[in-house]
Amino acid sequence: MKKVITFGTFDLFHIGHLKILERAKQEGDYLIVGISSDELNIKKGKQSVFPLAERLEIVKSIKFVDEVFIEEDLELKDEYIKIYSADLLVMGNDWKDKFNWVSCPVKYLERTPNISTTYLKNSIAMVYKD
Ligand code: C2G
Repeated sequence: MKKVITFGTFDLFHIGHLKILERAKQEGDYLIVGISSDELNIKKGKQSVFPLAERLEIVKSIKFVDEVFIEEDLELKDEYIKIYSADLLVMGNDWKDKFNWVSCPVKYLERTPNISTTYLKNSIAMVYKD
């Protein structure tokens, strides 16, 4: 069985998130997803709207996802790959070449165009500015 692992914040879950999970699952038979902790997001310079427990629950309920866990640090990728016996790391191409150092093959997939959590936050702020 080929195990695929991917990581993300998955805040304000949107179609770009769904599509990368769908395409990651198509790369193998079993999909494991590391969800960034609230502390890691702050380190990444992002504060999530939805807390970790809700982001975990949402991603866990997606039909392409077999297992979720908490990602505590970007530098721990290889530890997670080993713990979960992952055969392939999948990331969106906004992370292109950033994780080539891990011990399994890495595939960077095209991001879905015209959607992001930042875009959603800005659109909501504009629509509800008054
Ligand atoms: N994504 C995508 N298309 C979009 C938006 C996001 O394919 N329009 C992908 C990203 O490339 C990433 C995944 O969805 O692979 C999750 O995106 P984020 O929630 O923004 O995750 P990020 O904060 O980049 O965290 O260890 C790596 C990090 O934890 C990734």
